[in-house]
Amino acid sequence: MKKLLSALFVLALCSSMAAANVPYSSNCVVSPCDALNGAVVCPDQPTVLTQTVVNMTIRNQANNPIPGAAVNLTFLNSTNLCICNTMIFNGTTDNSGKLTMTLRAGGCLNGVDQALVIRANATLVRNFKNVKSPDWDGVAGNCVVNLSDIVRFAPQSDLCFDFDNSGVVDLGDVVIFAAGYNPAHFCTKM
Ligand SMILES: [Ca+2]
Ligand SMILES: [Ca+2]
Repeated sequence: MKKLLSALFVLALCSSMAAANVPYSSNCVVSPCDALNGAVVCPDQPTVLTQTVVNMTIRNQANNPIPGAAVNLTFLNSTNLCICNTMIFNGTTDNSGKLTMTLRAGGCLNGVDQALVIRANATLVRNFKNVKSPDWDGVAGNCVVNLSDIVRFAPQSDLCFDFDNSGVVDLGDVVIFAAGYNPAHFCTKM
């Protein structure tokens, strides 16, 4: 009986340890993507665009941070995107369960399931349906923000430039586009 109890105790301990390392999506924070209802991506030269810097906090069901969680980002395999060769898809949370990753890419996915998926310890944390960039040439991004992108942006009617997914291209979006256009952002395609 004693043996059985101790075996059960070990089992319970193991399962609670496992749960401690399993992310609970609604307790996790992904900023600024959560507020934007999607991700802003941009070629990373000569500077990293502020909105492409993603700060994550990975927490479990008990709302405790998960240190050392293996985080993975997956963009939908789409010709609409232009991924920079500097893009890093994997990271590990620090002792506070925090991790910062930068989204180095161009192109657009507007309302597409699994446009950007974030997993931690192989558990789904986020499924963003919007990935948008100042680099958008109409069919794809080409990893350069230049005249062809601003020509497309100017009418403010293409929702690929609706970076906060508010339904309209307005002032907040102009500010983000302008930051990507001047200085002109670029990178080498992966
Ligand atoms: Ca472009
Ligand atoms: Ca908007």
